[in-house]
Amino acid sequence: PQDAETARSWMPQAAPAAPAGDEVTVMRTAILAKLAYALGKTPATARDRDWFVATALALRDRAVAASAISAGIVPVKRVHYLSLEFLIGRLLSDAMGNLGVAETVRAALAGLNVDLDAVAGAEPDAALGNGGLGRLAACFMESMASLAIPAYGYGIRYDHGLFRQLIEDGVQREVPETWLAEGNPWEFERADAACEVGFGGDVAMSVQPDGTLRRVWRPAETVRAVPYDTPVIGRGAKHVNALRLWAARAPEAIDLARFNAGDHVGAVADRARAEAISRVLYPSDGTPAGQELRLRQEFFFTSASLQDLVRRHVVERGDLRSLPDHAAIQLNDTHPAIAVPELMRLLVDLHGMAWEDAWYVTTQTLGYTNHTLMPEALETWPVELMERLLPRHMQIIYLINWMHLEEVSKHGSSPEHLAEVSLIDESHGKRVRMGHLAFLGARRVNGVSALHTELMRQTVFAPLHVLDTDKIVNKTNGITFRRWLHNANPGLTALAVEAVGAKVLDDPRHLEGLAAFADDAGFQARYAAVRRERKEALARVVEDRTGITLDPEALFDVQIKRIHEYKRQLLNILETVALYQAIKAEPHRDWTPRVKLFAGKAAPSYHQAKLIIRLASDVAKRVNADPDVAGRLTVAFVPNYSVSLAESIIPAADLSEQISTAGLEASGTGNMKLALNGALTIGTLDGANIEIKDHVGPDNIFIFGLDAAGVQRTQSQPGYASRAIAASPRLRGALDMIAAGGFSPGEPGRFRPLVDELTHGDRFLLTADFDDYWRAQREVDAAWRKPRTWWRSAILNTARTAWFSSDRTMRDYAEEIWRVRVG
Ligand code: GPQ
Repeated sequence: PQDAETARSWMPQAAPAAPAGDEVTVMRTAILAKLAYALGKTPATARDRDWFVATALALRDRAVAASAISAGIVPVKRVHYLSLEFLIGRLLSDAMGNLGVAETVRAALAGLNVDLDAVAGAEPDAALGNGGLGRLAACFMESMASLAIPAYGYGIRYDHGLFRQLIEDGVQREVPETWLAEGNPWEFERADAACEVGFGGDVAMSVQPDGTLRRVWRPAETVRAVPYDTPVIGRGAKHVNALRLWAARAPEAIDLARFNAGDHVGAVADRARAEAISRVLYPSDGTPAGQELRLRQEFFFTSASLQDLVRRHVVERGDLRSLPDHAAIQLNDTHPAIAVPELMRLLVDLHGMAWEDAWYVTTQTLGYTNHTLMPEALETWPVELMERLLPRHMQIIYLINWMHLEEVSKHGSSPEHLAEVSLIDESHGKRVRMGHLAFLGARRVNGVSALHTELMRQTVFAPLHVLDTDKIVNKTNGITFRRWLHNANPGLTALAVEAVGAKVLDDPRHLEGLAAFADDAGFQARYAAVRRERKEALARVVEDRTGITLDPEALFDVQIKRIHEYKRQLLNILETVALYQAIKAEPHRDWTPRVKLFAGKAAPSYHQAKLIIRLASDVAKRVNADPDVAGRLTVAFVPNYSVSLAESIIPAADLSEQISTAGLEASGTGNMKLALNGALTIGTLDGANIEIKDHVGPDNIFIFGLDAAGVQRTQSQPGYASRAIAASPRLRGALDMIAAGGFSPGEPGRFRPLVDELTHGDRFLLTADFDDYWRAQREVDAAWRKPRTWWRSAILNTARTAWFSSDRTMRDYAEEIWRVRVG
């Protein structure tokens, strides 16, 4: 719906304040100097990529200058955020925005006939993560810097981030991603801060000078961990933190003896083995990779990070017993859970601390965030592998477990309860439960939405929860508004600033002031015009990547996230097929024009997920070629979903699909980004959707389907799928068309595995929710036809989602989990 005519009547368009001329000159000179002296290029030979590097280097100088203000001041307490993933995306607009120089840089480049947008487009995404978990870590880093919480992010500097997704005839093909191919201008290599990480070997006893005994781990193999620091600039550049990513190197670059003996390949074999650790990000999302190399990655970055912070503490404070007063360590999921025995080893074996003191220090310092309760997603490692790779850690785990079980037994526990709370799962071979290990080692364990946290208490962690009912706390996720509103949607941001003032840039709670304009026709028109402009821009991107033409007049309905059965992209596709059939059956009805956009990557070995991509592509192919539905329904699968693609889709979305099986999406964060940008949500009562509904109000969101309790009930009644299919002619029609090869005429059986899963089993209850989903979608159609109420709801979504700022989330962690001062 569009009221574009009144769009201009509301208020004069606010132009961004023009930067002072001398600032522009200084910036231009700085960029030109980098181009000449760091790149050895001239404006005549510089490509966009060179301008990007020159600009990034000039901005990095400013980040260093800003951080120099606080350099040398030892903060009372620091946060250390350990994460195997940081899904950063591009950094240029973050850096410009937080340094307050976006317009200055634009003008500086324009004076050289260089277009900032083209330069920004030449930055590769740092895709060092798979999805929500990694992007959350990146949002948290930005918010901590903006709140001036002293923090280090610790992770791995993968040579290759998440694969690039090609879609060939509907089939996903993975090709390596090469973000470092032309260097990385943001980072500093810190060879002087390298440390060594061991693997394998055995454990010996040594007699100390005072006669006491200590265990010493004698690794068979060591790998050098070299840190690379990327400055994380906070808003206004008042504070700068470091993201410290470790690269694996061999202790010796080459085995000279072997080389000289003529074995030229063997001479570098150890090096290849060591460096494999930081070669590539595992592309599995939510399912443990289970490979030895993955365990090596986990221990590698955890050990290096702990050594680094322990060393810093000893230099600054001397006594390790005060570690909890000056350091908080957050474990992002169980990937760094090996921190529990590793910190114990550093304290007890290397620093001679008594076991009880070390356990106190450890459990006062660590925090653990859980991101999923799905049983197949919980990490466990075979005891045999741990004993081989980390023999000392396995001893420590056994000791922790022994003391823990002793303590539990005192309260007269049953053998069943003891088996449930044990760190060792003995049900199918002996495996270490990493979630349990992190739970015991942490002072606080948190879930990522209210529902998820409650389910933690009731399900996976129930046996541990009853032992310490204060340990599990909720910290609902958040997103950084600097990236997801200010930078991704400057038009909407300018409108918000006009309406409620520039203070909204510092404190998103001022967005609430927009509610006063929700019914204002002029404001609605301005808001709609911003959306329209973003939709036209997105249509160009989609046309470019897929050849599919989108009508910006239509409702843009988007589902953008990893492809997972529990996220139920298949439910959305089934509804698309049913809608296609309905339009064909009644071509003369006044259908609401709709564009269905899908984007997301599937784990390379996840066959059902890849088949879902193929089905979306095949449905798109048939629907888009059918003149009967032209102008009413268009479907596109946009390849290679990434942070930067999200930044162009989200401001252009009218409808946000958040349709996971209730109880399975721990939180979701894309749901927050889309609601903030004014897309209305169609969703289940799952994860943070529930809290989004509470904030935006039930009239401004489309809720459907079973809730978590309903899901549990339904799952306990076998045969629900056949009953649901029998009861729904519409669902049957869609399934039959897919099963009969309606979208794969050359290969009718292509989607058999998807149809079979739904008809026998339907683990994720698509059949149970289908009819109500259809009903909610038709409600969406009707709502879209009433522009005044649609835009009112959209504006209220923007106005009422301020609480989902990751600044709020970080303040809550700081207060309750980390006990660290903000600002
Ligand atoms: N999440 Cl366990 C991931 O992105 N990867 C994972 O391996 C696991 C969880 C997500 C989760 O599915 C979302 O619901 C959350 O919003 C997100 O983590 C951040 O907490």
